Order: sequence, then structure tokens, then C-alpha cells
Amino acid sequence: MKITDITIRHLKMTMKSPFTTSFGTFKDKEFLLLEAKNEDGTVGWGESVAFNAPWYNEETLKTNWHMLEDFLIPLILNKEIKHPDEVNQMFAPIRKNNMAKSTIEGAIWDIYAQQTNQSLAQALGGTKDKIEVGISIGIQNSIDELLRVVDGFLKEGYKRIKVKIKPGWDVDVIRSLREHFPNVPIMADANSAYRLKDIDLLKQLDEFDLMMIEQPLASDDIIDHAQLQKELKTPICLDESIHSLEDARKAIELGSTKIINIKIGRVGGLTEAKKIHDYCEEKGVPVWCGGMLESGIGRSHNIALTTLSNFILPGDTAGSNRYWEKDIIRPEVVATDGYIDVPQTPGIGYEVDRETVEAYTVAKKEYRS
Ligand code: OSB
Ligand code: MG
Repeated sequence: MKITDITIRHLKMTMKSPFTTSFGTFKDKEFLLLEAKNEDGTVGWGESVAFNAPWYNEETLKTNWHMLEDFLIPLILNKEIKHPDEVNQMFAPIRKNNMAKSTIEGAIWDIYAQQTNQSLAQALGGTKDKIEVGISIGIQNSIDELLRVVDGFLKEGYKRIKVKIKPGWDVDVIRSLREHFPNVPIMADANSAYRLKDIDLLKQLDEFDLMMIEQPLASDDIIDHAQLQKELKTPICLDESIHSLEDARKAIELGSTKIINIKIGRVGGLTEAKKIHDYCEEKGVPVWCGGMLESGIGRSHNIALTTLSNFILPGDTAGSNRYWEKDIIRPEVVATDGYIDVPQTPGIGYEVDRETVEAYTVAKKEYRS
């Protein structure tokens, strides 16, 4: 294939309820959508998971737009691409900027799947026809409020609960949750809010039988996490620290992580995500698919990736109605009893609702060869 046309859109979607992590609160979700067209008119969609501020990592919506316009799109337009795995190599001269790279790569995977008449899941080598998902719950104003929110999601059928923690919202919160929900699989995500000096506090979490603790220490660390894991019974799962297969290999060899959260954008695309998945499978390290509060398009890519065999723990890809009054795909993503059915039609398997996309668009630019 040759990509002849690319459109970038900046979208703004209001979240149903604000989402608070240790690094900040999301009310409006602003992000880039990328639409790519090849020489025969097939259209593929990619979503940038970069936020509008560099809180989670160093990328932002604007740095992604800059990277796409000035470096990545020129490397792609009008070049012969036989398989989406090649995109990774084409981008190799550009360091990092993984979320920007992933935005185009995802659209090319979508086109490739349609051209080979496969669902994106099949194109990736996925095998499941439904995937198990959990829910990620932000920091609330009080423990009572958190218990109510958790109860609501359990009634909706979600079976695995992830809660955000930060200093001052940790041991007491997890203790209350465990008391109220003795048999529910619970995990905690710190988004890098602690340091090794907090080890005594983190060890207190060991008594609550958590599935894992996600990214307790610095976002770029794999050394202190290895030290922490030696003293913690609860498995550590790295999120922010893993950007590539090489990072995954090093973290696993050091004993810094027993589980890996794979986010397509953070690792630079589906090809790298699949490589990390395959390596972890070989090493007996379970993986699950993280979320970045995506619109339906990013969500559809997450669903496809999660069909690979070593995604054995429930991910964060909840139904569209957890985030949006109205999503930009038809049908919306629906989670029933903690499962999402994997679409079987070619490509991402959802129709992009162009009218709704336009309604949320605040800026747009087209690039042609
Ligand atoms: O660390 O997984 C994270 C949301 C924003 C930034 C980082 C993270 C998250 C989530 C939400 O946990 C996952 C989702 O529901 O998409
Ligand atoms: Mg996380």
C-alpha cells in the first residue's frame, strides 16, 4: 500500500465524570485522531493517547502534532508499505515520541486488516472472540464515595477493580475496600507517586491480597522497583517505565516487575506491543492492556490487541458509556458481565461516526503527497 492522504483532527470530548490520578484530574479529554487513506481509497484510523499536558509522560497533543507534521508523515506519505511491521523500521531514525508514532502505525494496521479482509484482531494474530475487562477508578473525595462508585461498577458487571492511590489516599482506602468487598479482585495504581523511602507504607498494602500494585515508584525507574519487589509480596506491574521490548526485557531480568501493563501508544505501536507480548509469554510473565481514557477508536485497537493469548489478566478497556455521553464509533463498545465481544468485521470492526467526530473537532489539517 501507499498512503496518499492523512488528516489530523484535534478533538475535545467532555468526560461524564472527572478522572483523578496522583498526577492530576481529567475533565475534558483532548486528543488527536488521524485518518489515513491509501491509493485505492481505503481509510484507516489511529488515535494519539498523548494528553494535553505532559503529566503521564513527556508527550502532549501538540508535540504529537509537531512530530507527525514535521517528521513522521513525511516518512510515510507515498512510500510503499507491504506490512505494518515495516512502519516501526521507517520511524527508527526518530527517537522516542512513541505516542506520535503509534498514531500513524495504528491507522496503517487498520488499512492492512481491511485489505487482507481480516479483523484487526485476526491481523495481529489474536484468537479470542471476547475479552475480559476491569474498571479503573480515579481518586474520589471520600472513602464513602469510592465505596459507592465501586459498588455501582460491580453492579454493572465489572469483576476486577483498579483504584488509583497516592500519598494520603492509600492504606486506609485499600483497607476499607477490602473490608467491604472481601472477594473482589482489587489492584492499586500509584502512577509513580512513591519513592523507595516509602517502603514501610507500601509493605502495609501486602495484607490486602491485591492482584498487583501498578507503577509505585518513579516513571523512569527499573532499579528501585527491583529493590522494592524483593521486599513486597504483592506483585509489581510496570506501566510508565516500559517503552519498548528492550525495557521489558531489562525490567524482567532485573526482577523489577512480575506483570506488564501494555499500552499501545506508550510503546510506539501495535508491532512493538505484540513483540513485548510475545517476549512476556515466553518468560511466563502475564500482561494486560492498559487504558488512556481513549475514544472508541483507541478503544477498538486495545480490544484487538487484547485478543492475543498472553493477555491473561483483565485490562482497563471499559465500555464507552463509562467515559462518554456519546462515543465516536457505532456501535459503541459495550462491556457485559466484565466482557467485551470482539468485532469480527474487517479492520477495527466499528463504524466511525463522522458527524460526531466533526462535532467534537476543534482543529483539522490535511496532508497529501
Ligand atoms: O495509569 O493506567 C493509567 C488514565 C489516565 C492516565 C493513566 C492511566 C489511566 C487509567 C485509566 O488508569 C484507564 C482507562 O480507563 O482508560
Ligand atoms: Mg497505570
